[in-house]
Amino acid sequence: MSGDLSPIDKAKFVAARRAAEFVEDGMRVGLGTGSTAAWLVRCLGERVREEGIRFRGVPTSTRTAELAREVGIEVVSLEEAGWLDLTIDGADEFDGELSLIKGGGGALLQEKIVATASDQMVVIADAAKSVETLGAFPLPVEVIPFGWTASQALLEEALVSMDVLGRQTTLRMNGDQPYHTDEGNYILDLHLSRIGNPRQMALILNQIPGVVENGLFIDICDKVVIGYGDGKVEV
Ligand code: ABF
Repeated sequence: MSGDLSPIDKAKFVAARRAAEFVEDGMRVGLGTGSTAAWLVRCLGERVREEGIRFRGVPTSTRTAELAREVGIEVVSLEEAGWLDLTIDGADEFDGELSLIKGGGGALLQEKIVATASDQMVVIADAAKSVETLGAFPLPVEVIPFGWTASQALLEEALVSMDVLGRQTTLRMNGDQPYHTDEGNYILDLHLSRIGNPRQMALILNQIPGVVENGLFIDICDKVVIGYGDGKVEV
């Protein structure tokens, strides 16, 4: 399944393969989005086919749902599952407190709902995602399309009072059109360089009218499985 991989893909693959071992028969499992999470879904598909394990998967995007069905995982909605035993997902950055930036792949809203509806959240990532301070990766904020420029202005104003280095915000695009999330919303990417107080920022951002959710995951992740290009894994 993994063939000849570049070091970065190998790192993602080995992290995903290790985390796939956490899934047990009968579990209800949140399935993340992104290239690392796609490896996880493939590894779980292999376990379904080869070991015959049975579990229900709750995908965090239409992309993941399609892949999960394709590899033979039983897919259910979060409403059907009710509560989850475990969610495994990728991240764009994680720090020493296991705070995360997520949403580079555009699925932060479903990812946050699914992760917080789980007994345990495990992040799978290549070692390059580990940072001292969050913020080099642009922070995604999902906003409703109605009046998004007003939300953007309020957001930029709010940034003035926060411990950040940069303040530029950009509307995520898909060609010449705004990028639409699975919920039909837009994403504003915040180019902050450094987020001094992620906990405070997460709270402030979600107070702004039009903001649906932000990509800071604080006190949600329980464990990170880190993969390296030489095939090593650290849990
Ligand atoms: C999802 O996929 C997102 O929250 C995050 O933005 C992204 C990570 O992508 P990849 O695994 O492709 O690096 O987990």
